[in-house]
Amino acid sequence: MQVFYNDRHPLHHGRHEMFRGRLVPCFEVPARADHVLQELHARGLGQVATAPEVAVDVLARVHARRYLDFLATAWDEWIALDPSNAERDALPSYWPIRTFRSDVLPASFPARMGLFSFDAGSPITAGTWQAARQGGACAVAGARHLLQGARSAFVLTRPPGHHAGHDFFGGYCFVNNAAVAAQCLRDGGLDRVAVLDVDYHHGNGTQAIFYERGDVFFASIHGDPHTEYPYYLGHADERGSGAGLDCNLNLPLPRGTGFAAWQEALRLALQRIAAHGAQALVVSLGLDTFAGDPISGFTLASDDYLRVGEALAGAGLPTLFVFEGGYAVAEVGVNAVNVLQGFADRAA
Ligand code: OKP
Ligand code: ZN
Repeated sequence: MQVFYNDRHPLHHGRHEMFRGRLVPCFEVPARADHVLQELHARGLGQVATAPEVAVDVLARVHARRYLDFLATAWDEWIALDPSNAERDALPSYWPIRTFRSDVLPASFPARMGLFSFDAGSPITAGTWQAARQGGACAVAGARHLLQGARSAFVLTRPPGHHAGHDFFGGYCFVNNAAVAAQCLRDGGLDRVAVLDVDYHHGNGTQAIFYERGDVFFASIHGDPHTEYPYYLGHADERGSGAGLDCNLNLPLPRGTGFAAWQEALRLALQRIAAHGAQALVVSLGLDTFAGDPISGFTLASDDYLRVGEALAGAGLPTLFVFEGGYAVAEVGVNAVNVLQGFADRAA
């Protein structure tokens, strides 16, 4: 399988995230991607390439210009507030929720940080933009690889992307790599595309980007937002709207769910994707459904990921895997590559 590796991912290395009133060490660390790369090499699965840079215009197909402009200059503005900020990650403190205006762009940088985010757990560091932007470039390279006729490809990047919306970051995500890839497949001539999000957390950003569109089907299997992050989206009654009605499928499952019930949800999601007539599949591949994940609540075992890969291959679609979450750092490589291995074995 062709792998597009974001070799700039280490430039994003948050130190702390806000959690229950204190700053705690980040869960989303560079070692995550290193372990996946190492496991790919160890098993001889995948030719690893980097991706050419892309113009910001390509990212602007799914993200707002003023949001991308903000990301591009955020670190410099953070330092401009106070040179000693270089020793600290940038985190927001203010948010314009209901009844506040979001149409006026504040001159204040901390105010703009809040305008373009939804949590205090997603630090911006000196190299966040470079890393996130190159992740988008890898997503584009992966999509173009499928457009040239490949059966599959894997975008190995971090920070992840599925929580990032049209004009906001959050949930460790800045550029929505899966959405960039899906849009690239559409722009490359495919009429119907599906995004299947198997990360433990609902892909609120991807859902929101495509919610009113009938050309991109979005399905997600995730922890029930009544109790699980990102809390405010991901319920079963969100079915899409306008031209996108019934092109959005949420399959929330209770904390503690094991592989039997999870696999049933996967079967249902793949059925709906086939019924939609999708010509290609983008998989938001989170491995935080693993029993050993420190911030999640499902109980999948490492071997289960082989079955997941096989089931995905059974859909028979050109498939782009995009790396998302998974915080059991020592096991994330084995779990991710198990999915790819199961897929490759079954697709062969
Ligand atoms: C990103 B992805 C842990 C609290 C949870 C946000 C989780 C973001 C998950 N201290 N904070 O979907 O894997
Ligand atoms: Zn997740």
